[in-house]
This record gives sequence, C-alpha cells and structure tokens, in this order.
Amino acid sequence: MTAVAETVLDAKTEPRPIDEAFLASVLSGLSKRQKTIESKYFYDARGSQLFDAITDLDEYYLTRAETALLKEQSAEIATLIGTGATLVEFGSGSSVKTRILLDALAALRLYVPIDISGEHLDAAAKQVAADFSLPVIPLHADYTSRFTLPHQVSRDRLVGFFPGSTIGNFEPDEAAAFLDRVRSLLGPAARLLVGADLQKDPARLEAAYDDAQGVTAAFNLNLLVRINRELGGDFSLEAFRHKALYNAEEGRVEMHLVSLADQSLSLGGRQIDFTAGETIHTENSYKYSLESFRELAQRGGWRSEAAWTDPEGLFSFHALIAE
Ligand code: AVI
Repeated sequence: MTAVAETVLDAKTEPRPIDEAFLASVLSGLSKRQKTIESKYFYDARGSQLFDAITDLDEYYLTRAETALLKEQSAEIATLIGTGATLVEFGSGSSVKTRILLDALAALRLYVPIDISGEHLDAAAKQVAADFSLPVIPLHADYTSRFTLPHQVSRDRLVGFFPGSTIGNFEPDEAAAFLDRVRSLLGPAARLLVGADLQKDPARLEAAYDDAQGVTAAFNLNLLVRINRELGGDFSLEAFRHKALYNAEEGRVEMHLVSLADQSLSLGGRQIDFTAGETIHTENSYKYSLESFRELAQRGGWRSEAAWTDPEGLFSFHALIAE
C-alpha cells in the first residue's frame, strides 16, 4: 500500500479523540437539577454559520441596530479617541464592525484582534492590514480566560472594542470580573468601547430569540447534533424543542431545549433521564438599561464617558474610561 492510501485509510478508520473538557462540562451540566449546557459550545462550524444567519434575520435587530449606531456615531467616537491609539478587539471574528471604526479612526497605531479561531483570525487580520494599510498583530486566545498582550504592544493609549452585546452572555458577576480583567490588561488611561442590548418589550425580545424561520431553533438544537457527533451522544432531535423566554426578574432572555417526552439517554457511560417538559438551559442573554450598564461597568473599574442609543431605543453603545 502506498503512503497516500495508508493515510486515507487511517483518516477513515481512526475515530477523532473525544474533547474531554467538552464531555466533562456536558456531563456536569446535565447532572444538575436545572440541566444546563454551556453556551460557548454553540460555536462549532455549523453553529457559527447559523449565528451568522441569525444576524441577518428580521427579528434579530441587534446587529442591524449596532451597525447603524456605529456608522452614525463613528465620527464622535473617533474624536474621543484621538490619534495614535491601539485598538484591541475581544472576539474579533471577521472584523466586520471594526471596519466601520477603522474607517473613522485617524492615524491608528496598531490593531490587535483577539479570537479563539486561529484560521479565521489570521485571514481576517491579513485582509484588514491590506485594506487599511495598518499594522495588525492577531492574537489567538480565549479572551474569556487570562492572557497577556504580545510584547510589541505598548500599554499606551489602548482602546478595547467589545461589540455585539456579547457582554450580555456573561452572568453579571462574570461580566464585572471580565471588565476588571480587561482594565488590568489594557492599563491605566485605557478606553473600552462596548455594545450592549437594551431592555425592551418582552415580545420583541422573545421574537429575536425565536424567529419564524426557525434559524435560532436550529442554532440551539445544533448543540445536541454536536454532542452526538463529537461525544457519541444519542440525543434524538425530534424529542427536543427550542424555547426562548424573557425572565423579567433577572432581566434576561433565556434559551432552553425542552424534552418532549419522558426519556433516557446515554453519554460517556452515564444514563441521563428526562421527564416530559423538563428543560436544558442553554443560554442567558442579559439586557441592560443605560443606567444598569453604567453600574456594571463601574463594578469592573470603568467610568462612563459617553453612551449612544439608536432612535428606536433598541441598542446601546458605550465609551468607558478606566478609573
Ligand atoms: C453572541 N450573542 C450576543 C448572541 C445573543 O444575542 O445573545 C447569541 C445568540 N443567541 C441566540 N441568538 C443569538
């Protein structure tokens, strides 16, 4: 057999090693009284595609509102930031929203996009460097954990960028702790630009997380597809339904997967039992008022310098200064 044929055969027969951290997290979440799966596991290749499709949905106003707000306010943001700053983006993806800022910011010194997906990051970084004739140092890291900036990045005039209301996917205590870490990372006199979805009519919020075409349902159910494929699970997709609800007491939209029957399944050598109607809680998306977001920022060591909202009052964008 030639080396090439052997390689092909190996690829077909050798199962992929199981991601033990993923398995441990799912088993621990499914053994709680309120079953949970961590929302960071939404984003495999299919999940990321589905999320991109969500951002184009009529019901999912967040991306449109934030993009319009950034376009509208970019000149004012640029005036606040001045010249010679370094922009550090947390979870940069394809840097789409960054381009709006980069168009407006004068004489930026450097752009540092941080993302967990290395391949995606390098391609997007090259494109931005070429399109804006700007030095770019991509950093492949999980921005939710502790990391340091590359040594070439001077801690002078650093501006963090965290758009998309991703801050809303943290529990408030975690969000405050994250903001505090970002402040230590960026150093004294740093600024942070953050997008945060606003509190609004619950019906509008629930529609944004339960669209008529079922894209968000597919995004939520894809967690089970991923567990079946990567961890050898035996979830039946027909036996679970997507549910989104606004929890007014907590000020958050919750996503769940509802078991449609009493059922038992096996995962990692364990049996997991569901009663009909029982749910797996898969995501929280906290919504803030301008004031409650300022309070959160303050807990993380930031003072509000400016905040903007769109004319409909759907979304907010904040400029913060390290205290
Ligand atoms: C990534 N994040 C800000 C989205 C949100 O709105 O919480 C994730 C999402 N979940 C369902 N639809 C979108």
